[in-house]
Amino acid sequence: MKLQQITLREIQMPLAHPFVTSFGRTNTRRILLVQIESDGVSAWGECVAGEHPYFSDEMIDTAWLITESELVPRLLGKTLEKGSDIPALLEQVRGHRMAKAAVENAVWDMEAQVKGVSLARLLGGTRDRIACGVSIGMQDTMDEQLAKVEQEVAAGYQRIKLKCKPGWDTEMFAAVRKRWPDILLSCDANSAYRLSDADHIATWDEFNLLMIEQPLWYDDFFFHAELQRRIKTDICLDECIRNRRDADAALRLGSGRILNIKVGRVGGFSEAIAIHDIAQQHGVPVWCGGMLESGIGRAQNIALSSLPNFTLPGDVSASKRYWAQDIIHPEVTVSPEGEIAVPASPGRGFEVDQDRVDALTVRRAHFNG
Ligand code: OSB
Ligand code: MG
Repeated sequence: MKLQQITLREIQMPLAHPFVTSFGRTNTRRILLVQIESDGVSAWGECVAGEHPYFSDEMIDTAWLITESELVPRLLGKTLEKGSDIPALLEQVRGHRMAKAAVENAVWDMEAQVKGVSLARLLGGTRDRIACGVSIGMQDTMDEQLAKVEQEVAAGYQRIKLKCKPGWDTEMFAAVRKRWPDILLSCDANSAYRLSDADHIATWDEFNLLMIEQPLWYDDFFFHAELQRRIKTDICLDECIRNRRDADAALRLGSGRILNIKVGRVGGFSEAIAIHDIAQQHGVPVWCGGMLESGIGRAQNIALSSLPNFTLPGDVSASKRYWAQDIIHPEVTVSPEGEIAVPASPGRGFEVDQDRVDALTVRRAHFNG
């Protein structure tokens, strides 16, 4: 595969519903798409960096700059055999994992098409359906929060995750649990608490949560181990796991008992697979996180979720929860049982709607090798 042409595009997509977390509100997603063309094959990657450096230290503008000035020059015109060749070529550039992931994942997409296998099988996936959960952003009132949960439970989602922060936690969990005593329920604090909140967090044990996601600092997995010793509920790590060493160290420390894998957060499919494998060796289940992806990132999350140790429902849900119209055909849909079918066709299994992408594009850069 010769990487002949690389095109970067920024698309702007208004969310069907604003998404609110402890770190901020998102109304419109600005998404960097990477397209790589080679011998008539067109492959895509999505950069999940946000509009601001609030979830991580990357944002779309830094990702654009790094991709254009550092990543593309290392790849343009190169002949590669596989997606897993990419990390070594980008190794000199430290950090910027979301930028790197978009490029690496596009090359995996190309490899799958060239080999005529599904992206899921190429990654080592074994499932033909994946279990889906939803992440529910913080609503303005308790009534709206309960109505949202009601809607997603009725749609069949297998696990409901509630975004929380100090002041929007215990009372809200109690209200949801009272109405739905038996559903799989979890929460995600996005680093909104401190170790001094341990006693407060321990009171949530009564809600029988499947997990508490990243309660403490975004860059910590040392103090999470102390918190885990003080509560019964399993901690799930998200923000703080950047690579396979973090995963191994955190699991050895006992910082959590579940991992959320986001392919962008860890720098691409190669690292995501390595983290999946390490968690499996520790006997720790993983699930696929979401970053409000367009259909391209969503298709790639579906493929990743088909690996064997993705045993818990992920945050990969239907296109229509996010977008009035997605940029892929068909859009991602979820069955009444809360499952998404993993495509078996070559490549990502969803066509990119080029007209829709063009209509949403606000900036473009094209490189010819
Ligand atoms: O922490 O999982 C998170 C969205 C943006 C940034 C961080 C997170 C999230 C979500 C949404 O929880 C998951 C999704 O539905 O895509
Ligand atoms: Mg999270």
